[in-house]
Amino acid sequence: MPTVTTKKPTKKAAQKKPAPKSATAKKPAARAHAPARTERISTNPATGEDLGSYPVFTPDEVRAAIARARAAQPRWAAFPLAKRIEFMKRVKRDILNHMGDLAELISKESGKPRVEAHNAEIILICDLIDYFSKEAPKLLADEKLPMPQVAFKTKSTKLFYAPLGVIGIISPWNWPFAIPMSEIIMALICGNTVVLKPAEPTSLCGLRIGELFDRAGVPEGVVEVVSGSGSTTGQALVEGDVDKVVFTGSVEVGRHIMETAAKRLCPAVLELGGKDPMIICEDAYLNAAAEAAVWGAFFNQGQVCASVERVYVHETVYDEFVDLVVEKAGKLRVGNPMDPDVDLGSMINHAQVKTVHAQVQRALKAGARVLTGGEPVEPVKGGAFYSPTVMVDVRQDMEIMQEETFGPVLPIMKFTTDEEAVALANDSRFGLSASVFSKNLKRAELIARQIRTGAVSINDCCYTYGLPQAPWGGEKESGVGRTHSRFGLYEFVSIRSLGTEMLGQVKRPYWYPYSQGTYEMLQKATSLLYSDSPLEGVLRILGSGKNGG
Ligand code: TAP
Repeated sequence: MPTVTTKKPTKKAAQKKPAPKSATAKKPAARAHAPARTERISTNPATGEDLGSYPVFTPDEVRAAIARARAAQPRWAAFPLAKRIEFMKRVKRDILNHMGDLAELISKESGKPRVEAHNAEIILICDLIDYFSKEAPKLLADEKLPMPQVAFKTKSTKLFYAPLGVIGIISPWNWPFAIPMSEIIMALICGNTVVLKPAEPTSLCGLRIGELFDRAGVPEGVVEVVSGSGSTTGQALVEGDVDKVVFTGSVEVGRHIMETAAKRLCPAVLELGGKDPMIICEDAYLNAAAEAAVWGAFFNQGQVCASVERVYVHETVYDEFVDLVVEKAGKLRVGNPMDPDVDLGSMINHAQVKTVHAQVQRALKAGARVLTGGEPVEPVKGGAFYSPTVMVDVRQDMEIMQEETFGPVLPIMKFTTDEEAVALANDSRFGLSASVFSKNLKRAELIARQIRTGAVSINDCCYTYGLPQAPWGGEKESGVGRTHSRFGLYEFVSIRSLGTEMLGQVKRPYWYPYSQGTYEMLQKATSLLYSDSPLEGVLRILGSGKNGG
């Protein structure tokens, strides 16, 4: 068994306490159709507050949830698309009616500022529902294919989209609402049913998602939520009878998911980590670029797959840019994420604070310098906070420039030429997204097109995931497959063709029996049809007797 399965429970076990019997009073209504064996408490990482308990689904219970989803799928797929879309609109109305409560739960369970919970999770999903409600009927409509081939002139062919069946969704804690919701909405619109395993630290958000679909009247079994640990509950989902796995999380676990799914030849979409570069040219609007770098590196406490993890600045503006970034980072307010006047909330847990701090310490040992931040802070007693950190004197071969930090740390380096900037940006095992800053949009685009990432933006950063119309996904070790856009939607369907012969009573020329005559006829037809001109085709036929054409 890969290390991930043995390592994970140890880490999470330290973060989650078993629930005392009385804690179930706070338990949200879960879609736990079978009684779960144990419960655990979810705590607010900023304050240690007990937020309520969630059931831990055993492998048997996961298999039962998959079976319910399988049983519900044909009926769900039989609803007209317009009806499935109407369910999604009901979900959106419920989100709008409860947006305050929802943002509070997301903020309290994940530690992100409530503004971000609203901006990057709730708005994102309302927008995504609107987008796919409008576009899905066009994107999923049957498409008649042109039939230019002479031999097939009497046929008509169309492609159509069939649901895959049951989708297993495994999601991370850093976007506990938007990521699983995106996948569920696209999967359901296509006629699939889903089983969601939310990240354990944000299990209550996962269960709340189940409630949203319940309240929208989605039939039982269409959305199943199985909370629990990755190594047991998540593992059972990947090994279970699902037709596709959609995983968002770390490279390490993603690799293991793909290996497990491959044993059943079950397809998997993997949305994994990143080490996203930002390139600042000497002609950039420097103040705006510094604002972007600070926000891009520190929002959600840097726990963003697409956060700015390394900045390359042209040597002529390096000092000025660094001063601007340090000044802006120094003004950021770290504190309880429910406080509206706070910019950074808490990390997901103390383990993540330790991981980030250890990486910063190793960078210092290797010769880097911290200009601001660089240590855990405690604006709320016992909370898991880390100060926004700016580092210089870093080298490309340092761990801090190569490995995902997943924390509020911004290392900055110089470059001299555009070619060097591109080479530095591409010197990574990751390829999720990138950004380029320059007043010269042509030059910026030239640079942007050379960076090997799934998304690249000019004069802004970290917003592409928020566009339901734009494909999102990584290259290299940042992932396999796409989410959002038509390409993300098509991850949830089997793309099939349906051919119809109009002259069913007539025998086709390519059927049995074969003969020398058929062979020669095919040769002549090939010459006529595929030569550059009819004359060339005729000449080829006339001259083809000896060489076989
Ligand atoms: P992981 O530790 O990889 O966990 C992701 C999910 O996988 C969690 O639900 C986890 O459950 C589950 N899991 C763990 N082991 C499993 C197993 N053996 N079988 C099945 N499921 C298993 O990631 P994370 O710490 O939650 O999230 C951070 C990572 O996600 C970062 O690397 C970040 O870059 C990446 N991420 C990528 C994207 C995109 S769109 N590319 C978006 C967000 C985050 P437990 O929580 O119970 O362990």
